[in-house]
Amino acid sequence: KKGDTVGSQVNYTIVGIDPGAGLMKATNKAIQDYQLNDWNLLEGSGTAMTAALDKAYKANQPIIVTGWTPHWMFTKYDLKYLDDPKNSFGGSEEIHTMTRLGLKSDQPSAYQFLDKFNWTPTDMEQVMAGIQEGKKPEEAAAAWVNDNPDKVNAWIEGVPKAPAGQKLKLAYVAWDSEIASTNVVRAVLTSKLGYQVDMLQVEIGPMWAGIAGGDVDAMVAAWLPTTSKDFYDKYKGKFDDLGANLSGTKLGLVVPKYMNINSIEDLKK
Ligand code: PBE
Repeated sequence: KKGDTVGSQVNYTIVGIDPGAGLMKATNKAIQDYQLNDWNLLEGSGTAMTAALDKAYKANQPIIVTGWTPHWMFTKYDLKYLDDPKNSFGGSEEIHTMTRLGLKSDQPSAYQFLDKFNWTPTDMEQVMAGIQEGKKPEEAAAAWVNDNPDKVNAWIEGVPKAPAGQKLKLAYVAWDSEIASTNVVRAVLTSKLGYQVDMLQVEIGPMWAGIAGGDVDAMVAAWLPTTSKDFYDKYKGKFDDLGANLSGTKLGLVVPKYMNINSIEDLKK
């Protein structure tokens, strides 16, 4: 009976994020793969998605969101990924660091540190938790850098300081995971290596275009091999891929544990 289905309870809506995100593309693929013909994917932003989740969760209401790991929402709420037997969301990925071509020779100090920057999902979650508790992103990043001298020192070991007044431009998208990572990278570049760093908040397309066009020096937000594939392929040869700075990500449809469904296939009923 219609009124009893999950679909009718959530108005056949999956709460999405910014339209350019790879997660949105994967969700549209899932809608196709599982033939969720009646369903809509709501466009918005990461912030709007977590606000909707918070509201539904506090009211004990059903909700389905597009989610990813690492993310603070799994610590704050009891949530579960819906099983994805058709593998629409792909497997675990890496997040890569990308620089513009030429950074290696122009700004070897920044390049050497960026090349060594590598941390774990738990590290990133600690920064996100600080922000979630009310710290400004730059404060949470500075606190993490302060609390993790061994990791930070390994990233900058043997890396010379920048010449006085050297500037660096980082691009990022306002996803909570990338707000955390980009702020930590900036904190190290400024407090340890003497750079003046500009952080440019943009959409995913301009982030990649900025790196490929040389207007932006670096970013730490390339989810590969799948989530950012379109941009990776589009600009191939026009950026320097410094490899993974984190591994062990996940994407999928996420619901509160109090919901009585376990698989994307349950959305068909
Ligand atoms: N995300 C977070 C991004 C990459 C980082 C999963 C929301 C996406 O393109 O979907």
